[in-house]
Amino acid sequence: MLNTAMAHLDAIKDQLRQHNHSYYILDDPSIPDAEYDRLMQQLLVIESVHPQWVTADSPSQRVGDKPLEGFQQVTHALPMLSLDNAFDGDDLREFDRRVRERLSKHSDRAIEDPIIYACEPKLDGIAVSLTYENGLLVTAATRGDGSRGEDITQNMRTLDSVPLCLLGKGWPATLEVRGEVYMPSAGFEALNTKLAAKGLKTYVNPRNTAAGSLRQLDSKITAQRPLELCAYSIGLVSDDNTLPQQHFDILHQLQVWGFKINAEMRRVQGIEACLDYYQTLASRRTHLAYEIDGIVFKVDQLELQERLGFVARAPRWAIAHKFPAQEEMTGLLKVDFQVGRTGAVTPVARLEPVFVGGVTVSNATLHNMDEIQRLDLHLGDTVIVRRAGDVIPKVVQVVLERRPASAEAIQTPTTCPICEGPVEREEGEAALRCVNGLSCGAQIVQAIKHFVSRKAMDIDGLGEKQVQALVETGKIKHVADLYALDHAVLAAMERMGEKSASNLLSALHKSKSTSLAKFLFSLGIREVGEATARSLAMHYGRLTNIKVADIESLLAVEDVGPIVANRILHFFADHDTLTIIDELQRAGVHWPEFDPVEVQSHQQNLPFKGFSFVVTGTLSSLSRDELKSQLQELGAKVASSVSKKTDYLVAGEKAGSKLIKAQDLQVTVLDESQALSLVANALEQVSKFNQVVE
Ligand code: 9MJ
Repeated sequence: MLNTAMAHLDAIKDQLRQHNHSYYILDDPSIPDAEYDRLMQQLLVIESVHPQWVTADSPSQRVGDKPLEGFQQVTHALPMLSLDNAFDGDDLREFDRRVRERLSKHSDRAIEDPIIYACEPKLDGIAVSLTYENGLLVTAATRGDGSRGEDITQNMRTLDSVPLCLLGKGWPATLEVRGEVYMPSAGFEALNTKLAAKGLKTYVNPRNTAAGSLRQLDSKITAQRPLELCAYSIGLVSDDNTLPQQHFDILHQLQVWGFKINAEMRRVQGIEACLDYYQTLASRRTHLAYEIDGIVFKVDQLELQERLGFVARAPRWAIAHKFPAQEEMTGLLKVDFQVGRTGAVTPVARLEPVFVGGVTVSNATLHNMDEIQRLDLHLGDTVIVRRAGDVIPKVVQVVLERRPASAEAIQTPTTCPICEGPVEREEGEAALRCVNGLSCGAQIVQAIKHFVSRKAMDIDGLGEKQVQALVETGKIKHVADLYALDHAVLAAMERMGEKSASNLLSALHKSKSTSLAKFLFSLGIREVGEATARSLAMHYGRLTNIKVADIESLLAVEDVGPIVANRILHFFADHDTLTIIDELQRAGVHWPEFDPVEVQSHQQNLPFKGFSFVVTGTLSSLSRDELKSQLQELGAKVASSVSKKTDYLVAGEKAGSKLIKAQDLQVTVLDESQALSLVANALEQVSKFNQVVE
């Protein structure tokens, strides 16, 4: 029995050693952090039951692994410790109980007052130490194994948030500042987009990216990475009696000397207030601009910290209350292929259900066959699934050491999984496509869903299941059949009823009166989004003009290039498509038509003519769509992504990668109120102009 327990202990130690190597030496973790934490927890439990089994080389006795070759090594004057973890409220209350018990042991009276704690979001990055001599940065090092790290001074000097010399006055002659280097989420997304566009390997998560960026031997690469430093403690300090005696106050002093500290940091009384803080931050986690994996609670009084001291790996005065992990391991059961509106065949991973990022996940997108190849995914593999924030779950890595011998590579489909028609991959495209168009059942359902959607014909009351049922029972074969549906058929459908059927019929009726731009958009022509549909409507004024337009004419439309022009040409050359459009018009779908020359001359005089805008983030006084249409009414072009051609980016709250890109490209950024006053001025100009013209 004991032998088995010991063998189990050895197996856990071996696994932890291997993972330490992948994590600290290779910057390429082979398992998710949550799995690592669980193994470490198991090790600690076994070792606490059998303390005689604790060996000096046990992974519980160290905080990391040897630093990587290639950088100079630095010995930390004071060891850089890691933190113990709490996984629920009970663990946290137990921590508080231990703190109080220990403090009362060394005192002649019981500790009755609640302990004062500093609460800090736990940034998921790389711990570093910066040493300042007489106010000047002299060394920066990674934590490494806690005793020795790597000299990354050159690299750290490239970060804007690292003071090269301290501000103000009153700093000790020697001051060691510790903190976390991390990459904000928007920067991570933007970097991965850039790497993918160049066909380079992308990073799995912001933490690995920060680690990879910091350990570049060429500091010019680090300089290009959007890294930030947030200070969270001090290390070795000469004449430390000049510093405040509370952790919270020390961090504010560091802020005065030029360091960034976390704006969410709070000081609270008692452990229940710590739990409240945890709940509040947990609910805001997905809205923060950076990733956090928990909350750190620290006893605020330095004197109490000293009395509490340390155990082997961690201080007794601090604890990290972890959030549900954003990466977990699970089994890949199978890969299904779904067919979208344009016939794109997309692989979807069906997973053994796993709790990750706060929800149970059983499906994850795989994008396309290239992604499957990049991941080297096999059926039966164990994979790492990541769900960060509200982002769609993603398979980020295969755990190769767990691949069973029987695992089979995933085959590229040769026929459409829905209609069994042929699939092809166009040159330069990542997606496989079913070529059967609207004779493929999946594409019809998606085409109808798109047709009824809000920005298209805006027909409320038809969900995917109902569209599917209508198509499967042969009640509709294409979008025009929607207008022939009657009350009896609709009311008899599942999840419908009399009232919903009537509402749907009146929505259908109302939708008949639309605009040419919306109608064009709702047809679902490939590559023709809202903006292009609008340009086409403005340019041609009448549907008949578009139907007969040749390639030269189409290329003269704003924003229409050869690919889009060919798609449009191809679309209107299809006989069945033209029949459906006729049927729609016969059913009563109509829009105002106009003389394009007249409109264009009006357009030429609009104040934002020739200006390109992008709107991002959350606006407070109107929706993004409302602002976009106001800008368009004033002649602006509103694009969905920032490029060199963008004149203005309107950035609301929590603007992400678009804001970073705009800053990179030196595009003028407007906040909401600046954008609104620009619009108000332009409206004033237009009304003056109209008065003159009328
Ligand atoms: C992070 N990662 O944000 C500590 N940390 O304190 C904060 N880490 C820490 N504190 C002592 N906020 C050891 C580690």
